[in-house]
Amino acid sequence: MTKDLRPHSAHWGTFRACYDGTLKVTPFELDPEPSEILENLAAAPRNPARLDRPLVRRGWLENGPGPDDRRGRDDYVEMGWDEALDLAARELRRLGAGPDLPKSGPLPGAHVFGGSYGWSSAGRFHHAQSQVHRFLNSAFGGYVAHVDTYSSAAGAVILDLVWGNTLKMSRQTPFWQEIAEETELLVAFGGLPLRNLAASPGGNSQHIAGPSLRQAADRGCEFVSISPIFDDFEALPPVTRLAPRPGTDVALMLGMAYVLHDEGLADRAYLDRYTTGYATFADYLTGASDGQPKTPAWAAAICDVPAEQIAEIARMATRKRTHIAVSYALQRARHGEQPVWMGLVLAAMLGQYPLRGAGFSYSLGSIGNTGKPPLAVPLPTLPQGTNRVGDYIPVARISELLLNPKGTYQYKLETRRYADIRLVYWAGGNPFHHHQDLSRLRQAFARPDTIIVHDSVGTATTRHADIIFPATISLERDDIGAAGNDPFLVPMPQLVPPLDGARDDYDIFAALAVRLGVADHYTEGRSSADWQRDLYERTREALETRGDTPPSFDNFLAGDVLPLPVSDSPSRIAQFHADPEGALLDTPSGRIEIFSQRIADAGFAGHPVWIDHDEWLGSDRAKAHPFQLVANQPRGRLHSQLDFGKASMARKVDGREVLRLHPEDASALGAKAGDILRVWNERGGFLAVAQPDTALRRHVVQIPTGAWYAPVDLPGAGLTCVNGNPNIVTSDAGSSAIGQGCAGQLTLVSVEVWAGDVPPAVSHHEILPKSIRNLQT
Ligand code: PGD
Repeated sequence: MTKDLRPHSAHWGTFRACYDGTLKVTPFELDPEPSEILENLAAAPRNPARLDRPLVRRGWLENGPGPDDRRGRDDYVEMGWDEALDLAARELRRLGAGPDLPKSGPLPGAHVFGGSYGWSSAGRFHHAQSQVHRFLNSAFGGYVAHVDTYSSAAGAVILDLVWGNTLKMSRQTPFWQEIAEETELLVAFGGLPLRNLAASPGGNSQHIAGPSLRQAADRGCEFVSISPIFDDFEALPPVTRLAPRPGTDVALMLGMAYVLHDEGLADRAYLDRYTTGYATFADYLTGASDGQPKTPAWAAAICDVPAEQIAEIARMATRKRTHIAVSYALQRARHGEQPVWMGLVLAAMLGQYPLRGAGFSYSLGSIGNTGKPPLAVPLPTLPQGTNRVGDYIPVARISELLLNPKGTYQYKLETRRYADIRLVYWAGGNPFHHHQDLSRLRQAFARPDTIIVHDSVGTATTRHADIIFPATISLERDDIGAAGNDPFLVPMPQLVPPLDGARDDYDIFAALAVRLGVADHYTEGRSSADWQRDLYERTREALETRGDTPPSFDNFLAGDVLPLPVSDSPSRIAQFHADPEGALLDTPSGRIEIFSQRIADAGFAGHPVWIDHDEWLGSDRAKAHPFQLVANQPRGRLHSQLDFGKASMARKVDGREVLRLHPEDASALGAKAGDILRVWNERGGFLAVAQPDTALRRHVVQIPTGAWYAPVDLPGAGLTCVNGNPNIVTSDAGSSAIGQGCAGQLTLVSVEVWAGDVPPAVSHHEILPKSIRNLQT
């Protein structure tokens, strides 16, 4: 370790850094392929978008709490910390917070939304979402929470129902090593874009996917990448690239399954031993139950991949040791449950699942810590207390929750009712980045009495808050870096003096807790340092029990990364394969459910099916909006974080996001590289810079998520994000009533060369501009 460089961690990589007015960052030397996102860090500490004092919305201050559609348009009053904390505490008390909560019966937290989704920053103690939850449990006895993630809700729910506990199943097998050493054919639905694998929640010390894929390729492994975007897979020599119409993978998979069934290639022994319901599914495949055989020709008409190629991939998969990988991307769409379920069924039909390097994986191409072995010791984790409210929403139902109090909806085969929310408390997330149909989210954010947000920068979410507390960034505080399946505990010593006026989330909540009389509960009398020492102890003790000699907390924080042991116990699926009668899966039958009676009983198809809908190129709606927008994960940043950093800005033109489209589509539109395009549908529109690229199939356009939302009423165009945030046009309808997941990846849009005046992109520090922040008079 270089003397003045200290270790630290971000979701996208471990690094070493020092600060002398500028931040110098060097990647972790054991990381084989560090992420370019590290380049963004230097812009973080003193960026003009940083918030350096509490702000209170003027309308809220003058008129008091209550629904208000001026959120997002109002101006703000700058306040000293004590005054702002007093105001917030008074409001929290009005809404029922305090030490004397009822021991039973309704709790005030039943009207507080504290789901507070978001990735915030690495660091086990200063994890903003854990801090909000702990605070709301202490102050309100609980809160309305969220379940699932924007990354993976549809897929996680369906796999929970038909495969068992998704997280346990998908995070338990060291796929990368198996793929590098054993796989002969890797069929990747959604491709395996390395940009997605840059990040893992909590940190990613070693980016091993690229080297593993190259090792597999050198061994002669073949790859089939199935994605409408050709560069969704590494440029390895033996990649076959199929480019279906977006959102039609399930039809393609059914075409493959038909061939396996029809040509007697399906592994009946595996299906009989490990699965249930194949016969009912086979009736659907052959058309016995609905009159439509799912032949490759049928599939080809939907997905636009030649029938011969579909059949050949199916046959090839039986000749080789084949791994079926399904990415998160496929399920962040309407009926996203189906391709994930069908991918599992396809792998089951191949029957090679028990072999090393074969079988099925979910999220291998989506997140950096899938495909790595789990750890053998527990990680430091902040206890969040008990949420006695017990209510939740599926994470992407936030607009619905706020707009439809007491309304009913379905989720995971149950009928549920939305709470009536009066307070929204958010820290460490940016719903005006991550949610869909942002105009609708604005209406939703007009509904609560009060919205409180902590962030380090002035995002569009802070722009819609009533009280904004400025938070420190991870570089400005001590913490412990660790993540599931990552083999290092990383000391995160403070590297940069905290920005004057910003406070740690913990200190903000602690100050509120004192005012509310719940400090004992929230802080338990401990400082940040006390907590970290305590959290570290859990891992230290486990290491010691194994015979290791871990350093004391103080030596750890002052020292270097600490290697963690990985588990060598067999994965859940390996246990099941070894003992299908004893090590039953967590499903009603104890097996992989190709047909699920409980899904059928709830009124859905009981096996995977192709479902027509209104967000794909074969739908009627495509006549009005003939392009399919793929709004996927960015390469140069994580979500909307540090969008002002070097790697992120390098991919924009004049601060505006770039839209890729096929050159023939560009010429049909009369567009050339660098032209400003307007992309729109009935929900709104955004401007982006044209970049013709043969990596896309015709009629598909692609833009990354993460540009900061800057809506402008453009003459002749209506509300338009001039920075290129695609979530102004995406639909916030859930994937389906099964999973209610985010379906924002695929949307039908129209595209034109924008002939009107082109407003400049709005800089990050102008999203919550100084000009609307006034001193209190
Ligand atoms: P981030 O940009 O990571 O996005 O959504 P998410 O809300 O997680 O937001 C984190 C916020 O936390 C930032 O504003 C950052 O400044 C703030 N922050 C960081 N550290 C701290 C801290 O210590 N304290 C506080 N108080 N704040 C902090 C991501 C979500 O977007 C995800 S996971 C996915 S996978 C989805 N992907 C798509 C998609 O593919 N397509 C569309 N259309 N939409 C998506 N949205 C989803």
